[in-house]
Formats: sequence, structure tokens, C-alpha cells
Amino acid sequence: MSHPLTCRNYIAGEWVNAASGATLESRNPAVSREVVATFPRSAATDVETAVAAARRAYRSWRLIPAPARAEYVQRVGELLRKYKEELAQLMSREMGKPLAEARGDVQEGIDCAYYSAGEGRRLFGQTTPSEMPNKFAMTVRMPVGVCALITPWNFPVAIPCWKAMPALVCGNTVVLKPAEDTPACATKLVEIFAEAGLPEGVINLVHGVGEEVGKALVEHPNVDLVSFTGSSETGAFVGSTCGRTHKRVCLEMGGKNAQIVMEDADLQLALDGAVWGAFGTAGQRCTATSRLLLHRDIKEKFTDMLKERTSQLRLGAGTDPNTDVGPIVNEKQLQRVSKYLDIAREEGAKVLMGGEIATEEGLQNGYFFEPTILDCVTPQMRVAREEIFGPVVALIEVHSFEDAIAILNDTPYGLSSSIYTRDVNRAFTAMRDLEAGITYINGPTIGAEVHLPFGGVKQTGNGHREAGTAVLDVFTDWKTVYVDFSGSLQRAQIDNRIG
Ligand code: UN1
Repeated sequence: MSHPLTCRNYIAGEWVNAASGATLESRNPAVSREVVATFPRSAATDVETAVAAARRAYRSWRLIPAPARAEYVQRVGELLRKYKEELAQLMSREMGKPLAEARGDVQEGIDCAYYSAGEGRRLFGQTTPSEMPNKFAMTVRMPVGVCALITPWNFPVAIPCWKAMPALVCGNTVVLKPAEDTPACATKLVEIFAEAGLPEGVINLVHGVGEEVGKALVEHPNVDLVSFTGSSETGAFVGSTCGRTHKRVCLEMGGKNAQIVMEDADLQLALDGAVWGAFGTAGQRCTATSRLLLHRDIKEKFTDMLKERTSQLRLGAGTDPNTDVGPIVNEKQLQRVSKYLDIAREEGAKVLMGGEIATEEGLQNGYFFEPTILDCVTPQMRVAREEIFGPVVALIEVHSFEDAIAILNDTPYGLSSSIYTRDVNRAFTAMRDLEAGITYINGPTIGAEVHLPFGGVKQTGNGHREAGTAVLDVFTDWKTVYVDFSGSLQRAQIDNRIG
């Protein structure tokens, strides 16, 4: 058991405690009594100083040329490479994901740094003819201002990077409010931004509880934009508050992602995808596969294969290299998963495998839930409709391709989707008809790459996308510029018309 780390807020280039001096602790979910870090329990006054610092810094940061801003982000990427292993170990300890996945999380941050940095030399606008002679028309991207970034614990490096890196390249300044479960990961990440030499106030970090710090940020009149990833319940509050206070808001919320396995699929490939999609990160991804829609002709065979493979998964601490499935992040989430199992049983689903909090030797001090397969699930059941965020997958039998598409779409969410089939016509039809922001053909529902848009339709989001060039539309405003070099007044729509 190592000594707990002391995390602080980072405001105007200084590492500081909360004004009140209050602190909280993060714990290792594999060994629940081990304190990983203490961190400030900040309040509205701390948010006030952080937002003021970001506002001051914005005045000069927005004037630094985008390629130069991007160079800082490039440097953050290089430093992330240097600290990759250290950060991955810390992440595994603080939120439990297996080391290989924690390394992937940091890698996603590195990828995002290099990709976003390249954007500093593009940030393309458009030029277009004016309807007048001797007049020029174009669009340029302008920064939005002070951005509040509210991020979850499940990707404690990748998601803050997804948001902060493009925000900074676009000329905004940032106040990051990370999840209370992963303060040490956020602190290390912001230390890296500081080491890259970013001017003071360009990135600020305020730790604390969502209802206190997150709320104060979302309500703050000097915050111009909120980018939020988290639960649908909190997202509804964030969205409505931003609506009321006229802020731009980007919301990434829940998913109830499904993988379809048709009767013509490569079953071994579909199995690999299902196990990775359902149990990777212990199902704690918004892209996790929580429903498997199995064609009736292969359902029995595929279910046997799935049971066999699932029974081989090793539950354990993320820091143990033999672990396949790590713990649930905290007690509250563990209870939530457990509650869904009660609901599943009451609704008449059959627990084929798992279904309990793990109590074996070595696991009983952590928050471990057995990898769980639910059978006889119907699309109306709550376990088929609500996000569980744990290692639980629901099997639903489908009778045809059309039936599979309809059931996949029969949820309020629309983040990720997948179909395994060898039929190219079905693959393209699925690509068109699945109501989701992301569709994988012959691949699992997880594993998005940073240079492509990420986000969902329906209740998953609010129409914005992260990553790819699409994120530029979140972090910039279009300015339309007309340059009239005719030397006389030219009236649009009136002068210079043929009739
Ligand atoms: C999330 O779960 O919030 O596509 C993000 C994936 C990862 C990102 C997941 N690259 O599964």
C-alpha cells in the first residue's frame, strides 16, 4: 500500500488547496480501504477564481497563432508518451481498469494530442464569391471563450484530452472539473499540461463534487461553453441550465449499445467482439455492448460459445497483469449493477452466468461484479432499455434481419451499434438504418478512434460530436467576413441584379 498522493487545484498557474481547506479521498476499487489520493473539495469561490483566471488568460491566448498554440499541445503529447506507463499504473490503481486498457486510455490522449496539434495548421475556413463585384467573402473559425470541461472517471485521461486539446488549439481557455473518483489521474494530466509550458490560466483544474463544483461552473455567467460527458440525469441538468444561461453546451451521455449477430456471421469473430465489447473495462464504457441480438438459428450455439469464453475471464485488480476484468469503480456503482440484477430476475430474465458481487478470496475487499450473461431478455425489460454500466450483457433472440434492426433501434439512446454478417447488402442496410452515431460492421461496439467523430443520436447527445474535425464546431464559432474593396456602397440583394 503506497502513501496517498496529495492533489491540489491548479488555478492561474499555481497549485492550491480549496479556499475552505476541505478535502476528499479517492480509493482503489480493487482494495477499497486503500486511499489513492486526497483532493480538494472545492466550492463556488474556487470556481470563481478559476473562471476569472481562465478569462484573463483568454485575452492573450486567443491572439497566439493557432500553429503556435498547437505546438504546446504537441508537447503535451510527447510528455504523455514519456509518462505513459506511470499514468497507466496510476489509472489502474485509481479506477481499476486492467493495465493494457489503461495504457490504451493514455494512448488515446497521445493520439488526440498529435491529431489536434495538426489541426493548428488547418482550422480551415471557406472562401466563396460575393454577389457583388470587388467584394470578397470568407469564413474564419473564432474561439468561443472560457470552456468548462466536466469529465467522467471511466476514461480519466482520454476524455479530458479529447476535450481540452481541441479547445486549446482553437484558442479557448479551460477549467477542467474531473470526476471525484479519479482526481489523481486528472492531477497528473494537468501537471503534464503545465510542464509543456502553457501560459498561466490557460488550463485550470478544480476538483470536487459534481453538485458543488460542476453546478457552479455550469451556472457561472463567465463560462461560455460547457462540454460534459456523464450520465443522462446529470446531462439533463447541465443542458437545461446552459439553455437558461445561454451557454453553448456539448453533451455526451448514455448508451444501450447492441451487437447483432446474424446467422451468416463468422461466429468466432462475433464472439471475440462480444466478449471485448461487453466485458472490456468491466462494461463501464458508454460504448459497451450491453445487448446481444442473436439470430435464432445461431442463438443456442453462440450462447454456448459465449458461456464457455466468459467462464474463462479472470476477475482481479487492474494492476495484476493476469486480470481480464477489473472492479467496478465504487460502492455506489456496484450496488447499482447489483440492483439491475434484482430487476432482471423480477422481470423474468434468466441469469445464465455470474449475476453476483464476487466474494472469492482476494476479491472481497474490492468492488467486483461477476461477468454476467442474462438470457430470455425481451426488448421491453428495463435491463434491455436502461444503461447498467457494468459487466452485464443481455441476450435477445431475433427472428430476422429486419427484426434485429428494429430491436436495436428500440431504445432512447443511440451511441454505438454493431452487426456481424457476411452479407454486404445487409451490412450497408444496417449502416443506413441503425439509429446510432457509430456503426461497426464486423467489429465490436467499442474502440472509437480519435480522428473520427464520436457521439450519438437520440438521448445520447445533443447533436454535437467530439473528436475528428467535427469537434471544431463545438470549440469555435464561425465568423463571416466580407471585404468590400469597391470604394462605394454596394447594397446586397438590391444592387447589381439582373431583374
Ligand atoms: C466512453 O466510454 O465514454 O470507443 C468513451 C471507445 C473508447 C472511448 C469510450 N475509445 O470505446
